[in-house]
Amino acid sequence: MSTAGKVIKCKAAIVFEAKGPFKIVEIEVAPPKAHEVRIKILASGICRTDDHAQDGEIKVSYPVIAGHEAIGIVESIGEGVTCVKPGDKVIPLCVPQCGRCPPCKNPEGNMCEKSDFLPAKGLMYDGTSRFSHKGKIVHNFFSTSTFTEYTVVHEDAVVKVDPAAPIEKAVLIGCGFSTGYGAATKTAKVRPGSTCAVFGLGGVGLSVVIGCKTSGASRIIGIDINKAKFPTAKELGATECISPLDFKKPINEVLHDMTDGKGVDYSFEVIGHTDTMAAALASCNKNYGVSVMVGAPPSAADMTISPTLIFTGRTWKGSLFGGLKTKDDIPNLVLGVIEKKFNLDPLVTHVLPFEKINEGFELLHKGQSIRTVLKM
Ligand code: CND
Ligand code: ZN
Ligand code: ZN
Repeated sequence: MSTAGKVIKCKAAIVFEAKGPFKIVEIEVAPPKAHEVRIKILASGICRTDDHAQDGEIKVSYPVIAGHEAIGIVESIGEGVTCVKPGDKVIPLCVPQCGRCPPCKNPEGNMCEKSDFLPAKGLMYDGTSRFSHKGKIVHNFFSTSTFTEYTVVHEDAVVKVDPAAPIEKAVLIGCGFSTGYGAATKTAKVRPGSTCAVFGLGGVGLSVVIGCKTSGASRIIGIDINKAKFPTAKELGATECISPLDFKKPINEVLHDMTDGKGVDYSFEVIGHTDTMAAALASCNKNYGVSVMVGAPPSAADMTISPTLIFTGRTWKGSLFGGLKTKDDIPNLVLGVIEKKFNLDPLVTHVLPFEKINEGFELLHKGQSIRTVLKM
């Protein structure tokens, strides 16, 4: 029996307050309004950004349904939707692409003005939510909300992908892989023969490693305090891996020593700490080095750096979703997975049923997983 036009009751993981657990409860998901799409989520990956939504490091509105890296099937569409139809395999977009605003029109831009972060309101364009629990509204997260069996997104925040997309791998195209791969290939534009340093070897950092290798970097130095990440980093293309805990010197000095005093050509901070952002910046060549901030800074953080670090010529860039344009680039990245251009197998260390979401976050906290994929 068709569910189109009806309220759907289903399971979702709600965080009711900052630092509270993910509670699986029954919610009501209203039908999509005009230009909205209701999606049955098939799988959702656990990204550190969801952890930041739960612990309050990133400002969100509670109660909230987090999750922003997913793949699903269109259940129904609202009036006027033409980009997808029921039954299509889709990826929800945590960075929408409306196609009309200045960042969408600028070839170098991608932070669509319809994006919902910094600060996140957690509501649809009309200021309401399609989610409710016991009659009270529940907010959405980063235009997506994927820790639920059904979600509703605006048509700007969904893209059709090839039906052959393998869900347990292609799910990572919704955030982690695209963010890391794009940071290397689009934001930094890593050149063949260069030396790269990647700070943080989680799902996103390892995807930076893949991007550096694809770009032809000849040295890729992985940096992490958790040495359990090193074998996977090497499998994916890191030529050396080091832990800052093994050195008395600051890690930026170690990287200068490793490169005959030159510093690396490109550095990437993929952790989200201000001290490692500063270290990554100082690690690259003082004149032509490029440092890319990929890790999400805590909402409340400030940092101070010496202006000399930039004055001598360094470039310091941020990278949101790898600088990629979601609607344009995601279908091609999914094809890359189908055609085995990218091997994402080593990134997916755990596949768990949705109900075990808290276990998935525990694995992340203990440093025992790279990506956990929850299957609905
Ligand atoms: P995950 O937690 O899996 O990886 C972080 C890695 O950093 C872990 O392996 C840690 O052991 C390591 N680490 C922690 N502290 C240090 C340290 N002091 N020195 C060296 N290594 C350390 O996280 P993830 O890969 O899912 O995400 C990484 C960051 O990227 C995180 O901040 C997340 O919020 C952010 C992000 C950004 C974007 C974007 O669009 N820019 C999209 N998604 C995620
Ligand atoms: Zn993410
Ligand atoms: Zn836009």
